[in-house]
Amino acid sequence: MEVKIGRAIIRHALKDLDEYSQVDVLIVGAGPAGLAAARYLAERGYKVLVFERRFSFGGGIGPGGNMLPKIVVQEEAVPILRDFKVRYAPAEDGLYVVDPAELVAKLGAGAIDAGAKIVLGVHVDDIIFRGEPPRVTGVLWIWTPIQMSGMHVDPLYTEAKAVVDATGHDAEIISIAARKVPELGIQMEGEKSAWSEVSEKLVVEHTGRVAHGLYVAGIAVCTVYGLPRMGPIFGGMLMSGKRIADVIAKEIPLGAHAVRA
Ligand code: 48F
Repeated sequence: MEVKIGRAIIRHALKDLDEYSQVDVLIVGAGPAGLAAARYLAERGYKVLVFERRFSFGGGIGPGGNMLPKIVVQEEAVPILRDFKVRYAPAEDGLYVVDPAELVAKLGAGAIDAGAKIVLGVHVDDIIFRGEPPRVTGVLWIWTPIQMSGMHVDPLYTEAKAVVDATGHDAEIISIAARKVPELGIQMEGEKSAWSEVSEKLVVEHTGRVAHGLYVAGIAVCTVYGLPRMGPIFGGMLMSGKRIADVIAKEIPLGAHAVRA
């Protein structure tokens, strides 16, 4: 029996990793922005892979507001809640409250049901770029516990036509790209202090392509473009995820050939 259990896992896990070594869109981070992007891209027919460092998804949703188990979503993002069948209750002035556990579960289920593949426990630690002008063509990744051990273990590669940085406040992938590939011409402005009303709009407006093949969504947008942050209001994150799906669908038509790394 034990042999069969082990063999089932090894065979099927390696088959999946092989199948997903080349994808249309690779999203780094399974927070609200990454999961919304995954769903709206996958339902258009793109082959979508999400790498998430933790062994759970949802990013910053779970802790609610300072660990009180509610988050807030504004009117404009309610259609996205409906898409994911998330329940919401009215608060003041066009604001709604949502249960964080329900939002995490339904965003994850929505992305997976639409066809996106989520792999947990993966730390993305570098990018691949090619060509002149340079284009990001994939990422380097390692299992999180190995990365946390501090031991030097060489990573593996995944190729993608588009890489989306949805890593949250640190904008980790774009920071790496800015530091290691100056030819991409990325300028990191750094997130500014909270102004929720303004940042919720700006984060959506600035969501988009940062360099050829490299896109940003979610709060990472604030870090890249020097925008104010917000608190436990999540409409902008969901709308940013949806917007990046629209941008990618426009720029990379379904079935376009991958740029080989
Ligand atoms: O932080 P996170 O939830 O980002 P988001 O989708 O949403 C931001 C809000 O949660 C909140 C806010 C809202 O109003 O201000 O902060 O923009 O999710 C980011 C996910 O990316 C993972 C991380 O574990 C988290 O689940 N992540 C970060 N860096 C990496 C990564 C990495 N290098 N490799 C893989 N996953």
